Amino acid sequence: MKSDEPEKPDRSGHDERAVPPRVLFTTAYRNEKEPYDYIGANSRSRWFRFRWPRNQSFGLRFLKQNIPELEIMEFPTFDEYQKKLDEGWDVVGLSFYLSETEEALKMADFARASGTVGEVWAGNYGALTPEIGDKFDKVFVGYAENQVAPHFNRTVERIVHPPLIEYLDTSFGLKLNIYGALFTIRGCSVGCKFCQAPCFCNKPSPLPLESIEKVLSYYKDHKINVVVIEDESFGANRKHADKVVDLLDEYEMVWGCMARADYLRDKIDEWAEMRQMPRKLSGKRRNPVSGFGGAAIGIENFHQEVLDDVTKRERTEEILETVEKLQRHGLGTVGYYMIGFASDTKESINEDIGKLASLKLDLSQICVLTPLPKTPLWEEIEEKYGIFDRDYHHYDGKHLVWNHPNISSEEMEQILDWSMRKVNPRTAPFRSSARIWTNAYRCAGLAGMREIFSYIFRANRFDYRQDPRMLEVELE
Ligand code: B12
Ligand code: SF4
Repeated sequence: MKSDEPEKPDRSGHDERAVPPRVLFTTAYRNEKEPYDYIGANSRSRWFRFRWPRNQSFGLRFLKQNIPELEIMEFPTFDEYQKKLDEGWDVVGLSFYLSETEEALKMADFARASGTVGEVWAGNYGALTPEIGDKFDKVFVGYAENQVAPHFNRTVERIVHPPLIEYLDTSFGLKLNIYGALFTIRGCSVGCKFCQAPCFCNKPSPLPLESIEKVLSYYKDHKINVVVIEDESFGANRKHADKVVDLLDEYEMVWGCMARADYLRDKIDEWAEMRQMPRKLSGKRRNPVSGFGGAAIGIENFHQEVLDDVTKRERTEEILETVEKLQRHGLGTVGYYMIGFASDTKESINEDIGKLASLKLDLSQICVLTPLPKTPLWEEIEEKYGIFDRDYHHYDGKHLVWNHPNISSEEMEQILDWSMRKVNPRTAPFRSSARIWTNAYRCAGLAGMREIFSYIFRANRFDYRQDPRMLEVELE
């Protein structure tokens, strides 16, 4: 190269000459020996239940995939974190939820005291917590690839989707299924009064289809045939969502999504039909049960006046119709429900939970209404009733932290306990299994049953958490 010619940065915009800073991003440390289990947190059966452990930090994996110079650590113990700091870092970044604020602050203090760390940064939803500001050198609100990349002299023009793996597990160690998680759009502008998503990112922006296709191809190559879309607003951009569904179909995935009932209601029949069509036409498919498998939807509450008050912008009948449609097609259903609105009494919750249980969903997640920082509900509750509990460990949707007019926090604990038992009974895992097997048989006879059985082998082949190649795969 001639000396007067400007040096060109590489394709990703990374300037090869600069020495990258040493940056470690980690999740909050874990207090428990076992990882957080989503099903365990939402059911009370000690006898037998499925497990859905949180083994990977999706946010940190996105950052690592797009900014490879970063080093990441997922769910370390405090000892592991302590040891890692000895290596010396220009920056330590902490990824945490509101309920992990205390752990994050302890980690930040420790990093400062260690003398081996330059700056301490905060990111993820914990960044919305009011009192953390002066404890960190930088606080990043929102999806952060493009906020972090400039610190490495990079720009991220198109987000690359990393492989993200989850398992359906059992308490006796046998994995039942393996899932590829998929994110297709980020942010939500709907503005439900209780939800932090619009405070975090209120302009939905779709992820590039090329990136989605690459990660689906990775899943396919690794024999992962089931994909779960975990967007807060899948379908918010309908054209993009339609293209994603076409890709899922092309890759013969069984897939489910988290979406609003109003969007799903218009789509369920079409997707269910798609599931049948290709098999009828050609019979050439390798995955005989591929197609839409079910959805998770926010039911939130059965009372229209409550939905209107929280600006959910949906009708209760529409939501119930969506659930009914899913079930009619034999599809999976997960429902999110909230108790503890100001108008609730013990009796009214009792009645509502009876109704929720009668829907016989595969899993019902019940949360106690919790004011979250920066949401309109936070201010409203503070002003009208007062928030008495500032221990953020209790801001996990399972505790009453404000002065409810009719129910005490101790009573709420009992009500929640009872409610979870009622809606997620011991028999629920068997009910769901029977539905899945029957559906597979109806869909493709013995080939369908063989496919479902093969999930167990796929899930137990090897542990993706331990596979160091996962983050190194070149998806671009
Ligand atoms: C998937 C999900 C889960 C999965 C997690 C699966 C997994 N393996 O990670 C499961 C089901 C286990 C789960 C559980 C819970 N969840 Co959850 N979950 C989500 C969901 C839908 C998506 C999160 C996600 O992975 N997004 C995709 C990634 C790419 O984005 P990200 O994590 O935000 O990361 C980006 C930025 O935050 C930032 N970033 C992240 N870390 C860092 C660190 C630094 C230093 C920097 C600079 C930047 C940065 O950059 C990343 C890339 O852009 C969100 C809703 C949402 N809209 O985000 C709720 C959400 C995060 N969950 C929430 C809650 C409350 C919980 C639970 C407490 C229970 C519950 N009630 O749902 C538990 C707690 C789990 C625990 N203790 O570990 C809340 C958090 C609220 C809060 N204020 O903290 C959210 C926002 C839902 C909501 N609207 O209430 N959850
Ligand atoms: S509850 Fe769902 S629709 Fe409402 S603001 Fe949050 S993410 Fe958007």
